[in-house]
Amino acid sequence: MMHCSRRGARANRSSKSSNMSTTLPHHTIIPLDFTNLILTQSNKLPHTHTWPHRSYDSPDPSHHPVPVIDLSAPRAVHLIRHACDKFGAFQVTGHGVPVQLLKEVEAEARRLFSLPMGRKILALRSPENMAGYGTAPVSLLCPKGLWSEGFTIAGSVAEHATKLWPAHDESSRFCSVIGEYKKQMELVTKKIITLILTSLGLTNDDVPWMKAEKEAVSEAAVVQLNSYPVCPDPAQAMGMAPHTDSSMVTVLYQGNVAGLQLQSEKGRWVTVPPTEGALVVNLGDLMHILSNGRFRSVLHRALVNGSEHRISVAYFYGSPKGVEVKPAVNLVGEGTSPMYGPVTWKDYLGLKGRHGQKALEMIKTSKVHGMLSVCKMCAMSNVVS
Ligand SMILES: O=C(O)CCC(=O)C(=O)O
Repeated sequence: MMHCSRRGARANRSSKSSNMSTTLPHHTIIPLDFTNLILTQSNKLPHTHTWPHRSYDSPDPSHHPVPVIDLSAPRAVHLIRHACDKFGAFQVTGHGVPVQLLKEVEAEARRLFSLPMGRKILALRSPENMAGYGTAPVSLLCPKGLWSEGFTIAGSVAEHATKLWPAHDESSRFCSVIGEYKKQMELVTKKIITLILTSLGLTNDDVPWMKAEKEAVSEAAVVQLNSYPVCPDPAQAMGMAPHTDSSMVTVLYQGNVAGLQLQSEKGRWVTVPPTEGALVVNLGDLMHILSNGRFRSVLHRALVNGSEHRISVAYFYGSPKGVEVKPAVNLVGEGTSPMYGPVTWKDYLGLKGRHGQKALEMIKTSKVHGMLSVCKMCAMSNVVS
């Protein structure tokens, strides 16, 4: 597997694309202009976006499927514990989010990404701030560009929407659909986190910030719209590079086009097939920390395809501003130390933005002393994934 690392990012900066007529340098936060992309030489991918052939890491068809759990089922907690232990992920039905709303969010995402590039970059995010249009943050650590575009909604939805659609009626539809989606996702995500805590033998009292003020809770969440355009050579492209999420949990709607894959404990890729009306739950690094290493945060990626434009919508739930996440006291064995030091979501995002998948290792308790000062000094804060 080709990894994303700071080394890759540095290499990109020094080797600018020789094919600038069809591409932008892939290390920028501006994605390829997919709506205007002119593919030369028999539909070949720009070399900046050509990953090594993935035939050696094809999915494992014999692997157990990622479980689909009905949240209202009496055995939900038991099934969730098993899924968190084995996969670090599961799908949920019975979540109460109307299917019609999911379809409307997907339609709004399609409307956004079909805007001309000139309009989308009016809402371009900056390297310091994740909110807005651009490539997925993970791409900054990758040796090759991603076949995707993203839009991160943090804070005011209206602020984003009016940059994209100056006409009120065009922006207000986006605001009302995304606003309702955020409300519904907050409810379902809190329900899911409560069930996961129960499966660990914990209650919301063990994690007091679960009862935090409403404003604090809304600061704990970010919505990420992802677009994966039809690709002329899907076997050599990458939609979203392998990564774990920094969040506590991520709840993902992936429409009805497959693309999401998780890595099993054996290191093989497992496809998560779209299931009508179901949402995918991925455990993130903060949950791994809270569970004192018991539940793993799942490594995942998104592939692209040659015939369908795929949209996914991720709801990242981290922790309220200023709250330090640390291993739950009840999960730390007597006489032993917690596996990780306390960290805020913001500081952890900074660490992840700089060090990618090595970030977790860096806050292991044996290393914790150097880390927090490193993290606070050079946090590339506000980077999500
Ligand atoms: O599109 C997907 O299936 C995965 C998206 C994802 O991993 C992300 O937004 O971090």
